[in-house]
Amino acid sequence: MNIIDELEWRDAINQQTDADGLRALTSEKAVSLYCGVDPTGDSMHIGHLIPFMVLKRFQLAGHRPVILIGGATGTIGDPSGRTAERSLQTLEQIQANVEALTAQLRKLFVTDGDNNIRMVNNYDWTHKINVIEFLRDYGKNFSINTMLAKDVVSSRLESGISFTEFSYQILQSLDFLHLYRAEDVQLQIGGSDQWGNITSGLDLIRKKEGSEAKAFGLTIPLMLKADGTKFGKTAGGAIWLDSDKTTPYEFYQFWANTDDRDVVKYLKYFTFLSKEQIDELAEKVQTEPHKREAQKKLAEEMTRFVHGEEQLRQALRITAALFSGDIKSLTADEIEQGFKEMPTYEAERETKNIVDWLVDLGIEPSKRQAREDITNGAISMNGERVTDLALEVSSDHAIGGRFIIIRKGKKNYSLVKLS
Ligand code: 485
Repeated sequence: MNIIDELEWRDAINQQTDADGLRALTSEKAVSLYCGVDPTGDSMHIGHLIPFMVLKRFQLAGHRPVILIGGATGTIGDPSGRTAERSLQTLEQIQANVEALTAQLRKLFVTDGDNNIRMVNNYDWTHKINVIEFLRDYGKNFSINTMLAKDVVSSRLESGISFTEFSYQILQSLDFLHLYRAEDVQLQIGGSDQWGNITSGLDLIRKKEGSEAKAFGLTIPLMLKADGTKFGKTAGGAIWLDSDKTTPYEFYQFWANTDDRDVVKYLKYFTFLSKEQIDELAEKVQTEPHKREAQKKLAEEMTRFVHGEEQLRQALRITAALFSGDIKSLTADEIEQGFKEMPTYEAERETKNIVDWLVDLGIEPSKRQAREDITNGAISMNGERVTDLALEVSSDHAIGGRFIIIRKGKKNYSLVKLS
């Protein structure tokens, strides 16, 4: 299947500058293409992942992807998709973010034996351009009238936009021209908010290289959820790719909790599973939705892709242990991940009677209630029911010497950390 047909089947195309032209080009040769990201933070979230996975699909189809990190554009700030001026970050902060994002993208896309994906930083060519050259050689090719008409700018004319952000589209256009010349890049892709910047680059290429220059733009739609809420956000915030911000277990759970109405859409859009595999899972959503096989497969594929096999295995172990209550089988590290969002208490390393211990921590409101719950078998420690009112709790009970898990009733877990 041609890559454009495949993207169409996956509903991964929002707009194209020349659909027939791009289908013809990608059928006849290996095309170089790029997608850029600005170092505005120290980690990407799953929203960023989307265009890079499309880049990866192009690579799997035999094309040549380039990942651009915006070391220069990141110092300016893209107004696309924003309603207000950004505050500038310090150059030190941006440099730190460049390093963090480069490492993250390298780990995901530039794996061993897979050196077909190249990484570039637009700081390398942008910082050499002086102001006279900028205005004479490039500025002359941009019409203020056209720039003002772009959605991004026109929507800000009321509230205001600085010259700095207004100029952003010129810098991104220079990148496309530079990569067209230096790396034979003929296609730029990005999220749907990048349409204005991408088409502005195409205009520049045609002005500088002649109207016959073969260059294309393609954008990828924003993911919408069936229930109308924003994709990729949970009560706890964005789903980050950095495992210190979103643990692999939380990451796994995010995908595993996908609504039946969304899961097939996500399988097509996010995974590298084939049409046959996805059709089979779609069938299962219809015939045995309670098994949630499609969700499990989605969560498994995504966690493996972003965090690797070992972290996936841990996420599955945590999921299974929380389901069965067999907490003892978990390592301290797995407990930290699995219980991150549960109520957490700090306890001293001392030996104390279970009733006093539960009340002093605040897990039980009174000694009477604590005794009653224990007698009724409602309290478990590390997955084992506590029946002895005289039990002395000590650091010997702590998993890995650090954590004690208390369960009250069926589902109320508390994490006690020993200080
Ligand atoms: O030559 C380029 C220089 C910078 C960029 C692209 C090409 C970055 C781009 N202007 C941008 O702001 N991208 C966003 C970012 O960096 O966070 C997001 C887009 C999203 C998707 C994602 O990057 O909002 O649609 O393209 C990868």
